[in-house]
Amino acid sequence: MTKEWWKEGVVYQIYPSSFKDSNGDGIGDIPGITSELDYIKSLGVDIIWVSPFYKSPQYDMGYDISDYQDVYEQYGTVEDVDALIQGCHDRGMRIIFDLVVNHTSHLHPWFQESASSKNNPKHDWYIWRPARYINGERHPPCNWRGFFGGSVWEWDDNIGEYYLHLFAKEQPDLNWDNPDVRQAIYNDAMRFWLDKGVDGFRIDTVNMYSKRLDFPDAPVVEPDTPWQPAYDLICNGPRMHEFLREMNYEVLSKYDAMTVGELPHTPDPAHVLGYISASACQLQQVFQMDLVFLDFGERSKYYPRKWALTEFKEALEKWQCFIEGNDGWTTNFLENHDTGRSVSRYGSDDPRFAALSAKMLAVLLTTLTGTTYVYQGQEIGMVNAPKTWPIEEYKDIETLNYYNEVKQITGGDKVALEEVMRGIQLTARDHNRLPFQWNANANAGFTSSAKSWMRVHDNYGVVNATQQSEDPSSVLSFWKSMIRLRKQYSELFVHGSFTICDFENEAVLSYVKEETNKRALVVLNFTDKPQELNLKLVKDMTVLVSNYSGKSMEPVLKPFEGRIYI
Ligand code: TEU
Ligand code: CA
Repeated sequence: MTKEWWKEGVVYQIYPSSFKDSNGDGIGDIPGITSELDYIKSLGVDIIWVSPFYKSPQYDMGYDISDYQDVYEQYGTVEDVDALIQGCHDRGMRIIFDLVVNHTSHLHPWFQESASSKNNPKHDWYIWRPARYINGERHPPCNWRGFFGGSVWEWDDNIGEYYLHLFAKEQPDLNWDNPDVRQAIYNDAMRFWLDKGVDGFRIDTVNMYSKRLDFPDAPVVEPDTPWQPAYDLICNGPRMHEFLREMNYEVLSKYDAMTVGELPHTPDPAHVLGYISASACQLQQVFQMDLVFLDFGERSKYYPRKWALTEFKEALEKWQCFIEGNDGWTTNFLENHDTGRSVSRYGSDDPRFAALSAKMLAVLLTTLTGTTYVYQGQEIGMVNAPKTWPIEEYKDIETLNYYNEVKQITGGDKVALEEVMRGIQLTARDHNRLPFQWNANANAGFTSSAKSWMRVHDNYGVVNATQQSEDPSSVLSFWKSMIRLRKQYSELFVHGSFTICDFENEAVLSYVKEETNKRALVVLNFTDKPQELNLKLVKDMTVLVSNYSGKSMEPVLKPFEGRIYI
């Protein structure tokens, strides 16, 4: 197993609009991030990943880019980004950016040209198809449902055809089959920033660039609507690996660049290895979604399902072990800007247990094999928005489109809307986009403005970074000590083998990490009740860490207790 900086490094994800506002307009910005680099460094973080800050009309929070080489005005300037890169490097940290190249904004000049005329040289840079006529009525080329609801096709009167958009209609999909498009992406979106010193990319929707150009209809599973989920048809198209090999060969391999691709809807480990095995020369790491989609219901993420701890174990084991004996690498994370808070989803946000379960999950994330990712606010145990907040506090296009669709289909039925609201309270992307809680001052010290772009969580008086920095027993202090421990024992935790014990236990997750000279057992109580410890497992071992004070060897685990035995 080769050692690389992007394997040992702990990554911290920043969502620019919600991290820190430097100029009092209620919106986080780049100088705000730069002003808190010492805070990030103090966590023990090695690599910062910044979600999109590029020029954008913000239909999807910057994942709709209208100029790859410019910065969203509210976030700052290219010079501010230069200073951020420099600030990271000065502190011995690296920084990666989000690369969003499946689609652009509809306001990107490339799309404006593409949509101006069929004769425009850039017309073919996006994906245009004629209508299907059924009984004289105009229909889109196929029945695929977009990630944000509705059809993936939008009619354009001027061209007299539909264009493809897997996400919002303001996010038209680029035509990767056109080699000029690929070269333009490599230059504008990648080399421009790599030459400025960025250390790599988190690559958005990395398995959607190659499309099945025959656009077959997806099977009808939702008879209520004409638009059907088509993940298997949308993801992992025929030229995917070829495109990524080219991107790696022509651009990434020329720099010591880190890559981590977002890889939804790809359940087969052999398939995932095709993207990340070192010899495949495509990506270094991917985000596999089984754990963060665990509570998503059959119908949609907004009708969540109850899951059993054995299902969690199964998914965890699968993606911990799939790199054994090969040259791949794995990632571990429970949160990003598209999820709810891990404490609310896998632990408990009941004030009696919130901090304990945040620490228990920190034990998990810092002892797993692979590169560990922490999302802003996770290190202080931020939780989902209060259940008393009405839909008006939610801002995400995905959430609002879904809510409004339910409203429309049911004619505004109160019971139906209450039901979907319960799902939104658990899995909406909005929860992780609430402003970061810096201190107990107004608006949690996030902004000096009276109003922040999203409402600040009501609990900032008790959950905030300043208070926790001063408290050795806080979630923040615990995260710091766990990241230190991960580095001290990197052979064991970052690289060691992973084996689940006592698999059938639905309350306690236990696993062994092992390297040539050391062996650790991690036991994590996922419930709010005391649980019997399996004494056979801990025979001849001593406690190295516990998320309760002291190093209790008691044969019973307290609620949400996590221990590491060595
Ligand atoms: O997400 C891609 C993706 O697959 C999402 O639809 C994901 O499944 C969903 O958010 C789960 O609820 C990426 C970005 O992470 C997301 O923020 C963007 O909205 C999307 O791409 C479009 O760029
Ligand atoms: Ca600002």
